[in-house]
Amino acid sequence: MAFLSKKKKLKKLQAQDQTVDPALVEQIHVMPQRFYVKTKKQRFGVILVVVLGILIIGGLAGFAYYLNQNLAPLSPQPVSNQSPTADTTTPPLAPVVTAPATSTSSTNTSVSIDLNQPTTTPTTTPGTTSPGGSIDLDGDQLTSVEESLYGTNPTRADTDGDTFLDGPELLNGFSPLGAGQRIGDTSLFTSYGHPDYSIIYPSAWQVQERDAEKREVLFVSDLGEFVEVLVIPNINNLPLDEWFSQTLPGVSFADATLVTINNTTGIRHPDGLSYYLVSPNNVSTIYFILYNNAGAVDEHFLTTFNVMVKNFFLTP
Ligand SMILES: [Ca+2]
Ligand SMILES: [Ca+2]
Repeated sequence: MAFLSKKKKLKKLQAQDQTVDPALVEQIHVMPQRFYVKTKKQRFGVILVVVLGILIIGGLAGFAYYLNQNLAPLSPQPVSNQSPTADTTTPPLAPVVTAPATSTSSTNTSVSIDLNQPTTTPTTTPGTTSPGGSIDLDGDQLTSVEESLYGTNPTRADTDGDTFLDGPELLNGFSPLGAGQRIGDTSLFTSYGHPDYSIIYPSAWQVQERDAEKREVLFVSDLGEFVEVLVIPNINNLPLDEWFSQTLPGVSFADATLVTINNTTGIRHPDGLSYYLVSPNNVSTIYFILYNNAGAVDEHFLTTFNVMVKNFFLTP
């Protein structure tokens, strides 16, 4: 009210054309800053500053989040168990089969392989290929690669001249390099002892035990082709034909061949490149013997594979 009375007094003095006291004028015109009314332009500036501030802060926060996500330390990567010198030539362990199963055990015919009678009848003629497709120049069931492996003559079917051909001699346990000589008395093959079985393999090949329990053992040629023996638990003690049908649903059991090899019985796969053997008195373990040609066009060691299978014995 005092302010109003002073202003009224000033107007009254001005109207009376009287001299205005400078102190009074100073007192009237000096108004506190907070009473000034902001113009629209000023308000717009304030709003603009606030909005820009929000945008800048938001941008900085977003950038910080981006850095946090992209510069976060990487999860530790598992270290490969394979050494740089690991064998890279080993192909997959088992063949993949896709054909539908139509098998029944009743349609099968049991075939026993006679291991004891050498034969002089070659199954191929000279100049043709072996069953595996590799060249067999002299028709003695050994490819030229096998002839080199055993030191036999690739152009003479009966290297030692005892009337028995080289391949059949090996298949029946005799050396093709000496009449009447057993392969066990030569250095052509080496015996491998497993707690469950024994088998022979060419002495020049390498043995690879793939696990501490020796459930997977490979016998590897210098070409990378190999024979493998797998010890497979038959958890439910299924009869071998049922196990075969369940394990290989794409393979017709009717096309497989029942075999008896030494103290085992089993099945030969229709492709002739694998056997599934069990003890006649105990089916709790399946012994899977496989020949793998390592992706080669032809098998170079088919007779060698069959020699190995014929010399597979379960430990009594
Ligand atoms: Ca030959
Ligand atoms: Ca001979």
